[in-house]
Order: sequence, then C-alpha cells, then structure tokens
Amino acid sequence: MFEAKMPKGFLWGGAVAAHQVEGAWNVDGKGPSVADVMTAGANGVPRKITDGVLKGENYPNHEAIDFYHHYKEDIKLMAEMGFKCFRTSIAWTRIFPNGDDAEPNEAGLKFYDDLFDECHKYGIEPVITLHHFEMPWHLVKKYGGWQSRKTIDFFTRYARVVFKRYQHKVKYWMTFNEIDNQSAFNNAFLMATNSGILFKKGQNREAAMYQAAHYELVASALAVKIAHQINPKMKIGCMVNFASVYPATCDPDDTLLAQRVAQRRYWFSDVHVNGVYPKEVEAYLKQKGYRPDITAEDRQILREGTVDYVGFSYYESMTVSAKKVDADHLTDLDAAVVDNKYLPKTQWDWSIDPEGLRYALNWLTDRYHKPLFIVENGMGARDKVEADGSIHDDYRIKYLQSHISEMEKAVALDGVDLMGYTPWGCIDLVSAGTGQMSKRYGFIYVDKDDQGNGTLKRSRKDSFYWYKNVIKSNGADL
Ligand code: BGP
Repeated sequence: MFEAKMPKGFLWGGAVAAHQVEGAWNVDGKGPSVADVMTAGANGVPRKITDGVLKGENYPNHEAIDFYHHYKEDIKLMAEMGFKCFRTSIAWTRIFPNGDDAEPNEAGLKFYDDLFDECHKYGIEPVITLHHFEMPWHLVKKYGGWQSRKTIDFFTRYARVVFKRYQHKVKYWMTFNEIDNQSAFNNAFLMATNSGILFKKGQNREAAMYQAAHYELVASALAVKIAHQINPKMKIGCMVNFASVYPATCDPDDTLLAQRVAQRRYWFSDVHVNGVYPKEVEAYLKQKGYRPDITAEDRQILREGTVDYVGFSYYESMTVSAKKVDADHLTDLDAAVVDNKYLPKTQWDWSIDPEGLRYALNWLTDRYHKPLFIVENGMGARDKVEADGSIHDDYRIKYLQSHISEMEKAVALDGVDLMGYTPWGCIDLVSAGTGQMSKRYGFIYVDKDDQGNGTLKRSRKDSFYWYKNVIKSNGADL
C-alpha cells in the first residue's frame, strides 16, 4: 500500500537528558540544579524538592547512570545500533554553576566538546536541548526561577556561550523541553522542574505560570536569534509534550472542550512558531484579569525569533469529557481527562495509542507547516534479567513497532515532513517523574536499582538488536 521506508538522511537515534544520565553532579565545577535537590519518589509517592540538605535521602540524579564517566562506552553501543543522531541536553550548571556567574566554567564546556567529538567519531549528529528540567538551583532560590525577567539575561548568556562554542559540532538544537507541561500549573513538582517556581502559600499559580512562560518564550526567541546570527546553518526548534486530545463522545460539548484543551496546551508552540499569542489566550488573560509583564519590545522579539522546526514528545493521547468540566470553565486541564476504553495502558497507567502519533503528526503539520522531529517516544516498563543475563523486552518492541508503523504512514501517505525519531531513554536512566531506575525505557540495560545499588554494567536487551535492524533497513523491517 505504501513504502514503509523513511526518506534518505532520516535521523534515527535515541534521546536522554543530562540530569537523568550524567551523575557527577558536583564534579569539575558543576553547580547544583533543581534536579540535584530532588529525592526519589516511590510508587504513589511523588518526588520532593528539598533544599538539598536532607541527610540520608536518596538523590538519584547525583550519580544517575554515571554517563559522565561512561559516555565513551555508551556512545559506542549507540553506534553499534547504527544511531544517526543522539539527543541529550547540556546541563546549564556545568557551564554556569550558579546560573548568574560572569564567566563560564571551562571544565564543563570541555566535557561537551569531548562528548560531541565522540559522537562525530561514529557519524552521530548531536541534537541538543538547552533547558531540560535542570535549572541552576541558585536561580530558583535567588530569583524565583522564570518568575524573574532577569533570568532571560542569564539564559541568553548561557545560550550564546554554547552556540558559539559548539557551532561547528551541533547543528540541531531545542530551547525548552516540554514547555507546555506548565499547563498543569497546579502540579507543584512539574512547575519546579519546568520553570524553577517554588510556589508561595496563597500565590495564584495560574498567573505565575503565564508570567514565567512568557519570559521563557522571550528567552527562547532571543536564543533563536542569537543562534542564527552566530551560524545561520544551525537549526533551532521548540519542544512540546504532545498528547492528542480526543472528545469522549460526539456530543458537541465534548468536541468544544477538546478544542479548548488543545488551545490551552499548545499555545506555547503557537507562540514559538507564529511569533504571536493566539487570540484565545489573550482573551483568557483579559477575562481572568491577569496582566503579565509583556512589553511591545517582547512582542517584537517573539515575532523575530520563530523556530525552524517543531520537536515533540509523544507518549499517549488524552480523552476529555464535558461531563467533568465545560469549555468555558476550564482551568485545570487534568480535571477534564477521562479513561479511553479503547486503549490499553502501561504499568504506569499511560495509555498506549500508536494512531494518536499519526494524528499528532498530522495535527502539528496542519497547524504549523514546519518540519517535525519526534524527539521522545517510548514506554516505561519493568525489565527482568534472565539467569544468562538476557532481557526479553518484547513489550517494548511491540510498543515501538506500532508507533514507528504509524509514523511511516504519516510520512508516506499524509505527506508529513519528519526530520527524525529519537525514542526516549535509549539507555536506562533515572525517570523524571518517579526518580526511579525501575521505570525503564532503554535498549541498553543499566545494572542499578531504585536504592542506588548495582554495578552500572551495561547490557543489550532484545530491543537493542531489533532497533539496530530497524535503522539498518531505514524503517522497512519492523
Ligand atoms: C518527558 C521528559 C523526559 C522523560 C519522559 C518520561 O516528560 O521530557 O525527561 O522523563 O517524559 O517520563 P518519566 O521519566 O516520568 O517516565
């Protein structure tokens, strides 16, 4: 029916983030980030943001999988799978330990030089996120994270330094990871990790979110402008967490609500791509009486700093019902969500919906007319190591197979312009949501448990060999 093969030059690879793999949290001049003061969660118990001085707590990001000292071995394994690209982030605190330092830390810069060189040794293109849940802790404490306009200056200083330094080593960049996570502004944990906001008692969380998000969007647009000035060949994208939004029934109330949820969630990427705030958001801010600090100069910057492509993560879809909340009274998006009886779930209750990925690719293409990049996709699962050391993760293969198949239809049949595909957690890492190792995504297993015990030995799961073949056949052989 169609050619299940990706276009030439398609960027097959995998994705991680600095704080979830590197460890070495205080090595070679690195300062603490918000990820370094987060304890591990347990099932049903969320992670805590501490002041970093709790004794006897498990801070899983401090060591993570010690990628900082194992990166050569890890990149070699990725090369063995045939990766064309590798997505990670730069830890801002390796470059500017406090965030507001006057001078960058040379040892931190050197680490990424070495890492990118190692990637290029195998023809692997680095894909780099500037801000992935690892804001300098000092900026959180002193300035309230992205609540302060000053943070724009600190971020652009950091962005300029790394763009200059790596302009000939890194072509593909993204500014903020999953910037739209902030639409869940009632979730204190998410807000701390995404925007460095620690809410004060009685604070209007929604108003704080709109302000912080605005400063982030201005910072992102400035970063795009700076990058293009330094080297016009660099491609700078945004990154959103995309969940396809479905109405629970064909009741028009549900349809209207689904549209409203999408408007409240994807306005971030509207600004990134179109350079202007969508009408609905402007109207909502007025209705609520919020007056965020948005200057005419900011609006000009937003118009000038639009992104080159849209990166997104896709894990699941969401289904919403007007029985729970109607479109005109929507504040908490999660409150609208209901179960979708057509979809199975992962062990962590995330719905499994491969067709939702095809829907996402079409929706984003229709709305933005930009190249797309799937920079995260995958399923967290507990793996069992057999007596002979093998790991039979057929469930992971099945999940990825079905998603890749929908992705191929979107490209071959729907005309979607797709740059690449980097499944999340290509090597096992610390889960961002739970802080646990047992929620695994990798093709490469890492011997470490939730208590921090283990040899850190790397081994190949069944999915490793499967994905290697997928890349080798450019997606023809699933
Ligand atoms: C995204 C993040 C990643 C990653 C992933 C899986 O939100 O960008 O950092 O963690 O989700 O989530 P979790 O680790 O909670 O399973």
